[in-house]
Amino acid sequence: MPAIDAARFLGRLAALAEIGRDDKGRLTRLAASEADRAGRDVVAGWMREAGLDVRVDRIGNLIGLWDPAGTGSRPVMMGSHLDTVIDAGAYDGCTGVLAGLAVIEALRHAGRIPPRPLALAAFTNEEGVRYAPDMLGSLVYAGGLPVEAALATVGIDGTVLGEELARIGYAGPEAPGFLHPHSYVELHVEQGPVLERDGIAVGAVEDLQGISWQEVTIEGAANHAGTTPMSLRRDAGVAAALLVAWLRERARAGNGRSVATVGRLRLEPDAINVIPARAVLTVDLRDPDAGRLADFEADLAERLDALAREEDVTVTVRRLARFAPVTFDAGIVRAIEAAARARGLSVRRMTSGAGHDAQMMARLCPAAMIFVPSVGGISHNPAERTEEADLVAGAEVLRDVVMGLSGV
Ligand code: HGY
Ligand code: MN
Ligand code: MN
Ligand code: MN
Repeated sequence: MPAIDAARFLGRLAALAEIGRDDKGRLTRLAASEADRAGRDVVAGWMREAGLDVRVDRIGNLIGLWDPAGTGSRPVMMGSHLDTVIDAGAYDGCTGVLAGLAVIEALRHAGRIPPRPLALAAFTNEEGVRYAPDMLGSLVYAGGLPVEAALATVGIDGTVLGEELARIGYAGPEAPGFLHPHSYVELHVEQGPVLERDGIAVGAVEDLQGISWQEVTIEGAANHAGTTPMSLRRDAGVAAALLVAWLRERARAGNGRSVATVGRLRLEPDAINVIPARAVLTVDLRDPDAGRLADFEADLAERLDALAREEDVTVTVRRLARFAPVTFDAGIVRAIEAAARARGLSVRRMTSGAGHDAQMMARLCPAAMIFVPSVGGISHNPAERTEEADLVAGAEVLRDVVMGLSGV
């Protein structure tokens, strides 16, 4: 069996974790930033050294092809993303890209020529922190959003994605989707507590929950904090606080599967002695069941109307993203289970709580994901960690599944 070079794979993960540290020392490679460019340059270099034909599409997706037999047929694609959240961990996204590279290098080193070529993708803006929606690059690649619209996306910092990609040298010439995969397999750290809690080494991800992102703007009236009686206030800050508390109770009342998060909340004018005139917040709702997610969104809309009346404020909503739940390819899920068992690894089927590029690639071809345990279930946090043995085991399962799909 072609051996994964574990030392090189883990060494690259560690090296990449040092690329894109901000002025506070936090790992932050936001999409199309200078830090993202630095990470992309390094990984593209590793891909070229491994003999991949590396190309960039118009939305900046980095796609490497390894077709040593020159078949020109649809490749088995692996991939994930290199961009990160703010103050990120070292494994989210990078694990899937670098494990895919390690798989190709293992086959190449062993002199194996796959009848079906292999490809490796690092998709643009998976995290969606700087530009919404998340999984933007793979969404465009899968034909879910016209590339012109994606390039025109304005970020939270007022920049335009297309201009930023051009500035960092990753506004490529290829049409998104230029390489249509035969199948897609993504290795990713679980980013949740399930595998560790159950003492399971590998997750065979069979589905992924629905995601709804909205930006809510609440307009009240600025006024003096000392002279304005409580009964005469139109306090956008109070309305926002009531909304945050309501979201938590509504999510809890769901069935244990719904989740709700207000990750961004800004008050204006943001002064100690001024009643907030405006509150701008983001609402991230998720549920594996499409109907429950729609119900939550409907209840939120109703609550916002009531809040506007009760607090004498105006509320406007801007939709940032909405992705229905996705079911992955049953055949590849079975192959993941079989590969894990053949290696003596415990494995269980599971749902992904996080969004991933695989959910977009599932629009193009049969797709599925392999999870490895996250220590303490922590992610989107510098404490994010996966044991080295689990990372290598995940790469070996990825190799075995991909070898099966490519017929090598
Ligand atoms: O939001 C997500 O689940 C993904 O990390 N972008
Ligand atoms: Mn990720
Ligand atoms: Mn993430
Ligand atoms: Mn993700």
